[in-house]
Amino acid sequence: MNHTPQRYTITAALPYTNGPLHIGHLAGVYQPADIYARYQRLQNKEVAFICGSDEHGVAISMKAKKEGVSPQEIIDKYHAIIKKSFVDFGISFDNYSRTSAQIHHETASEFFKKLYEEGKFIEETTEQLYDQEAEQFLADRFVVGTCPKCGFEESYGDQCESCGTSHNATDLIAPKSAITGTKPVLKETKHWFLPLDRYESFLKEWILEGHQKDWKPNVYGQCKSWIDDGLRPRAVTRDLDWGIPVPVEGGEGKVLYVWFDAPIGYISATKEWAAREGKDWEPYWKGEDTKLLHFIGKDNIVFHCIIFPAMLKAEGTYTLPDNVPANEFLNLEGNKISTSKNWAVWLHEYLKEFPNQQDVLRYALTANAPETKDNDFTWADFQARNNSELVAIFGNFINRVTVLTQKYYDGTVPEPGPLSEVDSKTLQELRAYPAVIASSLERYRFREALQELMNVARLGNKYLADEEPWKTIKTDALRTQTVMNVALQIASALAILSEPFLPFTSEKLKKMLRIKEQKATPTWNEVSKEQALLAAGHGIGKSELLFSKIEDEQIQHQLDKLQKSKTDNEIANRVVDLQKETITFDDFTKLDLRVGEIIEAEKMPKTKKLLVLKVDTGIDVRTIVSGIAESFSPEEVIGKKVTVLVNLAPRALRGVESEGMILMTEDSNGKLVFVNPDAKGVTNGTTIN
Ligand code: B3M
Ligand code: ZN
Repeated sequence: MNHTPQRYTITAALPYTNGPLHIGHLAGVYQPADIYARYQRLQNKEVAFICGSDEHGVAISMKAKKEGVSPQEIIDKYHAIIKKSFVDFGISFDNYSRTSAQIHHETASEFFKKLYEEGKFIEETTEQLYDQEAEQFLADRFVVGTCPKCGFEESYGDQCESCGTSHNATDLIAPKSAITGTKPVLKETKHWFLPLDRYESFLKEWILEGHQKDWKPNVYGQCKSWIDDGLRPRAVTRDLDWGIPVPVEGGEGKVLYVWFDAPIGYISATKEWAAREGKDWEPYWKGEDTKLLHFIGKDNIVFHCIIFPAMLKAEGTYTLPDNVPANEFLNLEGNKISTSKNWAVWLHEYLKEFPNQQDVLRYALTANAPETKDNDFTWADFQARNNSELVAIFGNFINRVTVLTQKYYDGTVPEPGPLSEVDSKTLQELRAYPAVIASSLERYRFREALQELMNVARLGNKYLADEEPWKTIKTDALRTQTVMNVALQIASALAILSEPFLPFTSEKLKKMLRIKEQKATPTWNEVSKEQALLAAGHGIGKSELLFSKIEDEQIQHQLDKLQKSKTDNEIANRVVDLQKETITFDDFTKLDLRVGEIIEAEKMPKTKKLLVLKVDTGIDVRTIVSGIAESFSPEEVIGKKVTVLVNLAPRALRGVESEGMILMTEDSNGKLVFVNPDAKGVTNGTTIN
């Protein structure tokens, strides 16, 4: 699409309702989508910002099994939690629906039936993986195995989360049932297949030729490699009991594949919204002047760029996505975010610990968004972004402008005198920012756009620091009026331009400046006009702090929480070695274990692991070489009481004769620890039985 469209259908990936939202979801998908939707609304475009809960699929069934409840209870619980998180973080969907809604079941069923009746599916009986113990077919997350493309050993039946590729369960190498752990057998069953191979030339032309320049390299690259690997028919139905029933003859006991129904959820949610708003939904999905955009994470690229477009093409009446600006993944403190390991910052928990500071997280996640590569969220960076940028630059500027306006002019915007060259240059720079920020946003560069927004605050800070109204107020009243008037224009611009990124701050600042109480509220594009954004004589409200400093203790508390998750997880997942074969008491009595004491220690030259110890065994003082140098320094071990196996045959280690062994084990972090006798009062040489 070359011309600027009037209508935008903006979708955000439908989150599975099998758990709450975390910062990875916000950074990867919902933050950029919301910024973009808010920005387009500020351009007076017709926007349908659409999302909803993805409530079918094996992930839901597995969660229900795990919690011993029904899938319906699971989706009701997490749909509510997720929906609230989106509201709490200002993700401004026009409709947040759910795929268990009747309108979705109808829409998806009609879509399937149309393709079925027009012969767009291949109907075939094939052998699929079957778990004889669980007596059910294994699809999607019900089966794990080695990815045929990248060798990842925990790949699911429909998709590999490591390389993103999508495949059929029977493609997995060494598949294993995720229900019983058994090796599946093959069993015949009928399914309907979308013949993706028949859309190869369309996809090559539409993507590889048509979107080489405007789709992000990470998206285009994944599509190219998937198409180059060759497209094959994909089953779009499943032998499952949770999902949308297959609405055709022979579909009993089968449901639509969740990735067939879920993207259609964007359409049904649009229909639901349009009906509620008294609008026609069709232009949003079939209009020539509509720009359709899918905001997703990289693991959803194949479904949004290949499979769903092929479905839309097969159906024949829908527009195709103009862009799919997928983000990469966000990691947390150097590790992959993991729901199962509770290695995450949950949105609902964040708000408990940082009340009313949604914008701080919005800011930190956008500033560090994984737009072109996986990126890492650290609490230290979060604190720095808040304290050194939001507080020190944005907040500081607004505070000075509003406090001085109250102090010098009782809150009234002063009449400016003649503009100096600096004033004109500053205003000229200011008026360039709507277009600068817009240019970044139109190219889905949200980090860059946010940096430009902060440059507006930097411009204001520099202007005040250079013009020093707190000094000129003593000598040149008119000059001060001019400076403060210009500074208030910059503050107003910040209130308007920050709305897509920091909606809560923008609202607070608009209230503080009473910007909406003017005859007309200035718009995004009016920031670039000569017209004052705040008229002289306008009264602003009382000054209040936009941001507050985040203290080290708050950050440490978060890091401690993560450390506890890590330890809990290691304990929970620790693999306890199997017991060795049984021995007799006589075998045991052969071991001569004594209490000993390390009296000397030094590192073994040219080795990383070895310490050469002098140990008083009570029998004698002997040399024992021990592989503990990566866990202890020589100084740390001198004087330690230890358990020694004294009748172990001597061994030469790197030329040093080692006579015996000191018993060790390791903690949950893999650090070696001594198996210590209770040291108090036990003399060296005492036998341990
Ligand atoms: N439910 C999200 C995921 O893969 C998936 C998106 C559907 S968008 C139609 O985690
Ligand atoms: Zn893979």
